[in-house]
Amino acid sequence: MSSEFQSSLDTSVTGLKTLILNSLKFRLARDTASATKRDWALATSKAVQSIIVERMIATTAVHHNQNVKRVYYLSLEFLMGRLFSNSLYSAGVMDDIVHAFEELGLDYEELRREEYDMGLGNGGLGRLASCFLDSLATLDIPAIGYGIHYPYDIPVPGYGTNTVNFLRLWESRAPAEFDFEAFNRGGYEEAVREKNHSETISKVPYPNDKTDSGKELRLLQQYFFVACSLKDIIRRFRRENEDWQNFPEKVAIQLNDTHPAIAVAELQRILQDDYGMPWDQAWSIVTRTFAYTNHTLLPEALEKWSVGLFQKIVPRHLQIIFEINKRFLEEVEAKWPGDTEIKQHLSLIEEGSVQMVRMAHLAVVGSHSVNGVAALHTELLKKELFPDFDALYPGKINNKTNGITPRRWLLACNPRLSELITSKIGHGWERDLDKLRALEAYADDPQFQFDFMNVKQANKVDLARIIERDCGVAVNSAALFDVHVKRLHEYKRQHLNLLHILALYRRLLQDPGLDITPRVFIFAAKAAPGYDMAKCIIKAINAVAKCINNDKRIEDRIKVLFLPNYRVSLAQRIVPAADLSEQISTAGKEASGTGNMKLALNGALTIGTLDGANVEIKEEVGDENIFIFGLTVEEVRALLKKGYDPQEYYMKNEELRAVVDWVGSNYFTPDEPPGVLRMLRDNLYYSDPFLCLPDFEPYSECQKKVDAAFRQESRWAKMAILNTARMGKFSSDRTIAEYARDIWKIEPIHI
Ligand code: 26W
Repeated sequence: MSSEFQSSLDTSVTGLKTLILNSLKFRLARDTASATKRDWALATSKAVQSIIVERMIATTAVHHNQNVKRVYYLSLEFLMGRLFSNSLYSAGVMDDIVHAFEELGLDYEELRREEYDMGLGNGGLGRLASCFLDSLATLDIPAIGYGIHYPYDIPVPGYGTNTVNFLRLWESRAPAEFDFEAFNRGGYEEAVREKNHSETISKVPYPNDKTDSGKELRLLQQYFFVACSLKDIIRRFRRENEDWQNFPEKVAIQLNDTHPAIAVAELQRILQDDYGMPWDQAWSIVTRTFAYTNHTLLPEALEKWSVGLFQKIVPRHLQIIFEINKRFLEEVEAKWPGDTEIKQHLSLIEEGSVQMVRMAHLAVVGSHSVNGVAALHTELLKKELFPDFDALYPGKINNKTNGITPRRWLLACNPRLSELITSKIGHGWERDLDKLRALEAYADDPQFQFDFMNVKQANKVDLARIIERDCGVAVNSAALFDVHVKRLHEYKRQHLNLLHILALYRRLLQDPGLDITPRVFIFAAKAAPGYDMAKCIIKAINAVAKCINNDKRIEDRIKVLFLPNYRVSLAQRIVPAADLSEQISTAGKEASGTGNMKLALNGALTIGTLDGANVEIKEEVGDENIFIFGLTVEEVRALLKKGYDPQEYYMKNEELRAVVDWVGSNYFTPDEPPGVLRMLRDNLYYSDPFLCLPDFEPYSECQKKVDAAFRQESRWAKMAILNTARMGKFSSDRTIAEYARDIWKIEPIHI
């Protein structure tokens, strides 16, 4: 902890004990005798919060006094996970708290598990926002995250620095607790209807990361949190600044996908309607303030709202969007005179039976920067999703390859590996991950290889215990832990992994003497509600798992697990214990991926396609330290262009044919109505939109290479060490430093 910040609180072990006992007594009204584990956990987090809040107040004061430029990260999702251990590390009191606990007769591990995950998100996009908040504070960049749900300011402490930024979450409240007129008019129901309706706005998280719901409440949520956030941003700006022209110099707003994109129209409305600014002056401020990040190429995930719904919910914004579009299309006309087709293509309004507002187009036109989240993804944005915008605004589309915070995804989740690394290269890597490269020197060192794989083994034993507890299945921790953890989506091809498992199972049944490396296949994934194919794949994996795990003929050589309730805190237990990281999406579909980075940083080897950030991971770790297979983006495009017939592949590969039919049969679901898994088989046989069949054989062959490599312990250990050593690029500190330099033009402010 940088020393100059003098906390008025005594944070020595004795001081911490007093702080904990005081918050137990005075803030929770509990005495030590009757306090539950949850009481102690709450008392401790309140004690630590007081240390962090003191620094947050100091940070906010410095930012205010120096009238600094701030970044505002607008996101409908923040997948924060548990805050307890992260706060202890960032407050620099982890070791002392553990000592204080021992002296109070408390067990840190037990209390840590009392906290629920702050699961305000679905997957990659939400977790990235949380990693970014951690890096912004650690890099001393003045920043505020704005989100929705349950109103709180969540302190965001930087690691190894005094900066504490915060996350402000909005909640909608009914203007009046109880509407008496309504009560007289329509009785109790009527009286509380208004209250419930307005409070629902911020209460309902959308568990959907597949299709844009088009649900009215979702648009209401988006406008609600955007309106609150812009009001708060303008209040803070006007408190420190007179001249509106300074607004873009003091305020940088990052739109985390299109979900907050209505902010472009809302700021234009405020500047015009509330501050009487002429259109052009307002628009120039708007476009110099906003920047937009795209996280997906999937057409069904690009948000479009019907003009009718806009008219109903935000009529003034619709007027402004039509005016933005009119002026924008004049720009297009100037560049491509008379080209109506390109106008239709670029218009913010999609014509058709129902006119739709294209939120991505509003975000692109209203921003000075549009970034993709991995090099390949950004190339596809330029060439396929936004080619005309790229031509119209050369240089606006730029790349910012994702990253992960090494505080949560190494220091906090893998203390064994962190200690081993520090024992070799000292501290410093926590705030400068490129320092891990110094481990390369030990990649061939037998002792370090032994210590490194021992850490992995100990983490696997821990995970085996969790699997036994949560799934009732005993797994062999010496087996290869093959991990596939992410949202359930056809493009992520968990069903391709399942086809390979069935092939392996079939080979073992046909040849019990087959010599394979024992494997434990670990799946964890949530599916969006209503995504039937995703639910069918989950059912298939669980059905096959039950069959294989109870099949004595294969003597535990393969086990299949589907861990329930995948969330950040569970990921923090799985990632340190993985040997193999499954990153097998159809090339061109995964924008980046961030799980791939977490697993490789913790010494897992990647089997994957040349998709998203896998391409850059390969560049960093070296071709010989990663297992790549499958169609490239170009080959995918060529195959689809010439017309893809899955049955061609089905017919020419006997094993593939067998496992495709097997998974669709009733073999694995004897006690269920026939054909429950048929839709999965038919999807593969008739359309296979994500090209599992063409990639099956290359995948299966690649898995044989993995099998062979795992048997060569020293070779595997060296590859694993080099993966950890060469993951420096994928720190979200590097990512945020690039955003700050290229997009937000903002400097760190040391507290
Ligand atoms: C409209 C419903 C909806 C909600 C969320 C559609 C799409 C989303 C997100 C964009 C989906 C998402 O989480 N995308 C993931 O973002 C990560 C962070 O950049 C990337 O690493 C993943 O590749 C991308 O799938």
